[in-house]
Amino acid sequence: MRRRKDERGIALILALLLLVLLVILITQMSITSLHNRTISENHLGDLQNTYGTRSGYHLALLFLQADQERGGAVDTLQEKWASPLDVPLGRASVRVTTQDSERFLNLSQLVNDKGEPVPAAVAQLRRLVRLLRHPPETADRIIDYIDSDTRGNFENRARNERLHGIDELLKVEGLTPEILYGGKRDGEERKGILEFLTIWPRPQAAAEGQPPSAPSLVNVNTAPPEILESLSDKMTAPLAEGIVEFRSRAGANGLPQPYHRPDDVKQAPGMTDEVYASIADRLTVKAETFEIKVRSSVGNVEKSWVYVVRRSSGPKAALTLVGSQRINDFLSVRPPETEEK
Ligand SMILES: [Ca+2]
Ligand SMILES: [Ca+2]
Repeated sequence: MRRRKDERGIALILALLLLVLLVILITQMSITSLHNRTISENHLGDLQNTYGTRSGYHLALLFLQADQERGGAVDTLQEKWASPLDVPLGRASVRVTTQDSERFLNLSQLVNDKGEPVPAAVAQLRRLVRLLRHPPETADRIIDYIDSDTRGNFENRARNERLHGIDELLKVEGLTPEILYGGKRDGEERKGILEFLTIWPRPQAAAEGQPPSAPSLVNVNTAPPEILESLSDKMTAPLAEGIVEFRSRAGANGLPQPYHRPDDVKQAPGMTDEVYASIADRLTVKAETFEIKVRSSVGNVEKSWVYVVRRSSGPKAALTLVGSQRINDFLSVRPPETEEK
């Protein structure tokens, strides 16, 4: 009798053990399958984003092509390619922003092919830093990081060559989030420098016997006032605002009137022959290089790319991809960990 009781006790313990084992096994399996599901969902989202960014890029190309086919010798902010596009694409939402490089200051032209600073470009960067009211040595920090010599004051961890991506500026010592992204200091709102800079187009190898490339041109139909003001010591904030205001004025057709030739800028309020002469050789009314930024998101999986295309002018216009890079959102917004202070 007693022996049977013992046997029953052991059987019960065994059954309980088995149950516990089963519960552990099942829990483990569902954790694994949940994990696998998350991984495969992320993979799927990533793949959808890859196609999302590519589709966005091709859409932007169509707009640039159409702009060229319509003819017209100007590129302005009122043209269709210049407005951001939001495209739903299956589960992906795609945002496409196209900007001409001619509205920015190109850091790739800060040095020549030997890595020596180019005085005109250096002067423009200094003026830009000054008018944005950031510490003056900000310009030197960037120049020392890029120029080939190692004699500057800010050579610590400098790369001493042209930037490979604009996000390398995050590595330049002393460039605080406020300098890069803007923010409030001494009760004053300041714009960050990132929104005015580009590395495109990268200089093309100069053909034999050709002089090194001239400083990049600025499109008076798209450039923000800060870039226009940075073009010369003779420029002022009111003059730069005047150039922007004049191109936004409605003409006889009720639409803003672009500058059709660089010297139309002489009609902007306050512009004098002397000031115009100091900026004339840097002005254009047309764009050649376009930066197409595409962000695709599925749920909370995101992917952003920049595609850089060059548009040749003339009857047989062609769009050529000259570069593409994956970008991170730190470039357009302050990274979250530095937001709270
Ligand atoms: Ca155009
Ligand atoms: Ca250096």
